[in-house]
Amino acid sequence: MSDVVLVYPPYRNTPPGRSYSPLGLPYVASVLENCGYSVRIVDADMERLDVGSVASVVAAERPRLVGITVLTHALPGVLSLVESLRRLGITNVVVGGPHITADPQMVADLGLRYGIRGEAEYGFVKLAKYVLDGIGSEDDVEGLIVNDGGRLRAGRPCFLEDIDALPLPARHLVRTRDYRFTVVFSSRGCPYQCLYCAEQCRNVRFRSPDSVVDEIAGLVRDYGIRDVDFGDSVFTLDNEHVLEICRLLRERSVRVRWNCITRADLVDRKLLGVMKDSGCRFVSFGVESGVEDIRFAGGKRITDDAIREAFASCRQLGLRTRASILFGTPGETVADMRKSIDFVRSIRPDYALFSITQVFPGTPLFGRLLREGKAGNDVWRNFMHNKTLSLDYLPDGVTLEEAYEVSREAFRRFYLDNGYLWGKVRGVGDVYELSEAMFLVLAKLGVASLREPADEVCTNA
Ligand code: B12
Ligand code: SF4
Repeated sequence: MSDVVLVYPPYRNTPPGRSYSPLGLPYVASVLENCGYSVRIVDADMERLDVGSVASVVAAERPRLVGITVLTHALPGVLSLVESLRRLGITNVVVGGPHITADPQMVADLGLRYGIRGEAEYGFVKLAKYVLDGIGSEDDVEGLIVNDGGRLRAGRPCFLEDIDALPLPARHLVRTRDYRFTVVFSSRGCPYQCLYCAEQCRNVRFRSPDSVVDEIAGLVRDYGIRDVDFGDSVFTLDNEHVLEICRLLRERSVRVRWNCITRADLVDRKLLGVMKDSGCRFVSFGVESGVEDIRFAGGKRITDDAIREAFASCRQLGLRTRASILFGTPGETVADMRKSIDFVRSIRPDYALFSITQVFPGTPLFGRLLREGKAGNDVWRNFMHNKTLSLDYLPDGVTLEEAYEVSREAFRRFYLDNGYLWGKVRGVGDVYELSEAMFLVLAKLGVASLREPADEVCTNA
């Protein structure tokens, strides 16, 4: 039995060992545990549970309160889960996470009483105290959404000032050893505002480098972790902060391989060199478009030259790279998309991720669609009820078929290029790289159908 069960609902099956450890719920759980509540976290994908099985697992815990993380893509699954729990007599359900922060109306659409907007470490525990123990009141809960029989009261999202004061996430509540990458945050928020990005806090908050390195050292010591993924929206926002983390990793001989996501205009050769020396192996850059004007129009004001330089520096230093490309940003034509493929091939990243731009609540892109009358506020409810099947954004004059065709062409031209393939085969260093190389060879021979080989990823910056 647990007082509180926190759930990452199913999105798609994640082969064990191939994914990223969850972090939002372990952070929330840590504060709950410190206040004396017993907590269980259910990570549906890692535990390979479908909606029905998640509901049974939750019910077996006979929780007094249930919390569910809601990402936009997971809405249909969240709805089924809430309905299944209701059928099992579990109605004390609270929702939170990126979708709820941006679209509080969803609490009513799900037929629930409570949601929390923003970072809920302290908000959730205050709500638990109020609902479970009658301590305090609803007004104490920062970011609270209350659905009072259809009348919605939604507080402003809460973004914590001092993220250094948070206790470390309760990693013991998830299968920390089984994820391929363990996610650690050294900062929260991003000051930029790219058109399509669902990052919601412009105010950047940093943890002290000391506490970041302590956390990583603890992960190595307690869980034998070797691979860390910095989840920061933009890891190199403050070069001094990164340099200090790198210095401490080396000084304390903390041996981990680590990855990060950042912007090409926020790195230089010196910084990348220090990062490499402290264990950095992989840097992902949001390139978005190979056409500078389109990139700028999307809010990513980074020049072609800066991008070329960042990729060249990484290559010289032996840092692996990924270029993330979006097809279908406003104003883009099919010819522009093809120029993006050429550009990516010219900068020679180790991986390229080509995606069709998607619309998320709270983004400038969604605001624009609303203003242009191309979407209504009911779009998320429709998506949740499977009435709208796609979140893809298409610029005027481009059809979905064309966007998908260019996407397929992009993967083919990038990954099945003879030079790229040969480099992959020659560079095999571990079992994952071996499986990637084998997969690409099979795709080249027409035996496997080509998808992005670096399977499950979440990119930004
Ligand atoms: C790591 C990551 C992943 C990992 C997920 C690992 C995991 N299980 O968490 C992987 C690679 C699997 C992934 C996949 C995807 N991701 Co992702 N991901 C991230 C990333 C980089 C970090 C998440 C994180 O750990 N944050 C740190 C913690 C502390 O914050 P948090 O998770 O938001 O949790 C806080 C609050 O949201 C809230 N909260 C969270 N849960 C709950 C629950 C309750 C009950 C309450 C009250 C509060 C609450 O309190 C938490 C503590 O402060 C974020 C970007 C970011 N900077 O956050 C994107 C992000 C969450 N992903 C995003 C997207 C779009 C995707 C994909 C759709 C990508 C794709 N095209 O496939 C998929 C969807 C997966 C799904 N399940 O639906 C978007 C979400 C937008 C949206 N509206 O849904 C984000 C915000 C990126 C962005 N800026 O656009 N992702
Ligand atoms: S895409 Fe990157 S730089 Fe742009 S707003 Fe999102 S996190 Fe910030």
